[in-house]
Amino acid sequence: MREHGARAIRLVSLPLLCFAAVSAAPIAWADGPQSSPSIFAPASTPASSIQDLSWFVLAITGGIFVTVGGLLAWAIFRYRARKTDDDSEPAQIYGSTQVELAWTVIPILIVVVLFLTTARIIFAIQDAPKPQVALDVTVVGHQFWWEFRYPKLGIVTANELHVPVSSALEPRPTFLHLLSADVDHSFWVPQLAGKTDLIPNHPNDMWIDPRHTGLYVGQCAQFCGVEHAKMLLRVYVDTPEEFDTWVKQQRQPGMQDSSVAAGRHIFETEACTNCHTIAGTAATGTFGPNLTHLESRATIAAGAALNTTENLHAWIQDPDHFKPGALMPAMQLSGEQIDELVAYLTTLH
Ligand code: HEC
Ligand SMILES: [Cu+2]
Repeated sequence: MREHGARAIRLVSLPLLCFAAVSAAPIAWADGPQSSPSIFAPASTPASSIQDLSWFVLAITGGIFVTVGGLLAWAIFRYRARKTDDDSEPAQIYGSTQVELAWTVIPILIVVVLFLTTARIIFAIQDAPKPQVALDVTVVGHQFWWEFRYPKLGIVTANELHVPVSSALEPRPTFLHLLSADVDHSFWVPQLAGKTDLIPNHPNDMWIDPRHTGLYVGQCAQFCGVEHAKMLLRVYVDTPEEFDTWVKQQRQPGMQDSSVAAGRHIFETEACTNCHTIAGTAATGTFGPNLTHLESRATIAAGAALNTTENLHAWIQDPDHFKPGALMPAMQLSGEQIDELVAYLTTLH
């Protein structure tokens, strides 16, 4: 299933990665303590392979740096200008086959070793066989949020991906099929795998096999428009039981609570239905996130804000409040209408 060619896994050089990992950390992750998006704490096979490779490359390039820097420092010190120097030209030496061979052959060998190790790891990740038990998820990048579809489970959700833990005894990797609805995006959860781009009309694939339960954060790693920086990712790695419970709940149609009928009516008669789906209602839009189980998510607007009543209110009143340039319009509703809408939305467990 994995085709070669214009694949977009990129093994960025370590200094860049360090910088990215450090600079990504303080961004407004919407809530308290959780794993940091660090490439130095891999929790999944592709991420570990990339980390091992990075250390290997760093060791070799570090060795080159120390050798060349050391020789340079030694030469500068040893042959520094002295008062006793006369102004005569030093001896001019031309052509030494041995020296020239050495500085041609050694770098070539180093490059070959780096190339082969890198290629081996790229192919090991790309060609990993897909076991029967693997979970399939289709990821669609949108300006500026993530859509997650579980085709075999009939689930559609947004921004917060749930996957089962994949232990050594019971491996259960998740295979991600990456698509884009508009422009280039890049799926990057540093602890789980390298970056892979979501390119319009060019599906890519990647996989993760998280070994520990917990929350892993990441973000879109390809500039995709004004709100690119607020296109955050949350991957919840669940125990098999938690995952089954989550699946059961996500497969239910939207809650029908008669006490919030007024809010539901507003939702169904305003343009909300053009862009949002709530299973079991007339709303079948797909331009925006599926709201059927909005309350099962901790955040809204791709991690830009916590999913609280106040934030939902502020969001519907004016999405630009959290995300200037977000592609949901301010619908010019009255405060009362928004209160009723929010009362309805908060029943969507
Ligand atoms: C023109 C299409 C459009 C219309 C109309 C629209 N929305 Fe949205 N909505 C979006 C998009 C796009 C997003 C995602 C924005 C982002 O995260 O960048 C969104 C996000 C949301 C979210 C956050 C969901 C999440 O999980 O992050 C809520 C809640 C929401 N909309 C409610 C509404 C309500 C209520 C209405 C009607 C009053 C409405 N929307 C009308 C496009 C629309
Ligand atoms: Cu993006």
